[in-house]
Amino acid sequence: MRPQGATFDPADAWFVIPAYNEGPMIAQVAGEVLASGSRVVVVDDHSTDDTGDRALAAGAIVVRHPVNLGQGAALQTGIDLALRRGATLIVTFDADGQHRLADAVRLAQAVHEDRADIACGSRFLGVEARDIPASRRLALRAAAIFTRLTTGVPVTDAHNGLRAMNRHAAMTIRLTHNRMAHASELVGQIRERKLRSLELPVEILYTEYSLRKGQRISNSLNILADLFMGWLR
Ligand SMILES: Nc1nc2c(ncn2[C@@H]2O[C@H](COP(=O)(O)OP(=O)(O)O)[C@@H](O)[C@H]2O)c(=O)[nH]1
Ligand SMILES: [Mg+2]
Repeated sequence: MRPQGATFDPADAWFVIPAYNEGPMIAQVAGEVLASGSRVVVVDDHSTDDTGDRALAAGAIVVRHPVNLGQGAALQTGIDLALRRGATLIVTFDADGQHRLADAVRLAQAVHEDRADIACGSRFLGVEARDIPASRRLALRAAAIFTRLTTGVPVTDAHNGLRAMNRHAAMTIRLTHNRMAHASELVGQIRERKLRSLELPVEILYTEYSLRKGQRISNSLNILADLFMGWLR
């Protein structure tokens, strides 16, 4: 373990931001992270809007998928790029403004102090997330139980995109499930590949923008359907 006092330097962190049609938010989200001194890789998952251009204008490194491949594939693309550029600490962060930079910094600090190879955010530890739609809460709870049963890792929020990991974890984790099921795949690999993990409480902001985009019940059902397909595979 590093000495407790050693504070993590934001310049050491590479934020990987998967983004699909997040034109209205991406510049603000990437801009805030860049202003803190960290590097930003936005993976534009073949958006039909101007997400990629706006991320580029904000100062991010932008990679574009030639077709829409899903969040898991976008994460893997971004992680690979950061590793190639020599990243030692990688944070995965959503493009829609639902994650708080302060929470990302706490996760990064835990990894920096070598308390874990990968620190995962949970919206169900400590303070219960406010304003979370009931169907979403139900799907997320069910997905966490399913993930606990199939992987043996005691997660409370498998589908939380906010994580920080060291280079070893980033090189060890290989996401092959392109869409939502990548989340439980990641937890499975933590167990199989003997990574040291921990969960820390984070707040997910249910903004009007994110609710408009993700409130649909089909979104929640998709998580469950994809998990089941992943399990069959
Ligand atoms: N829904 C969706 N999100 C994607 C895709 N590719 C990348 N993402 C990004 O993955 C992150 C999480 O997606 P979101 O729909 O907000 O999921 P939720 O907040 O977990 O319900 C966002 O930053 C999206 O822009 C995709 O094909 N579909
Ligand atoms: Mg979201």
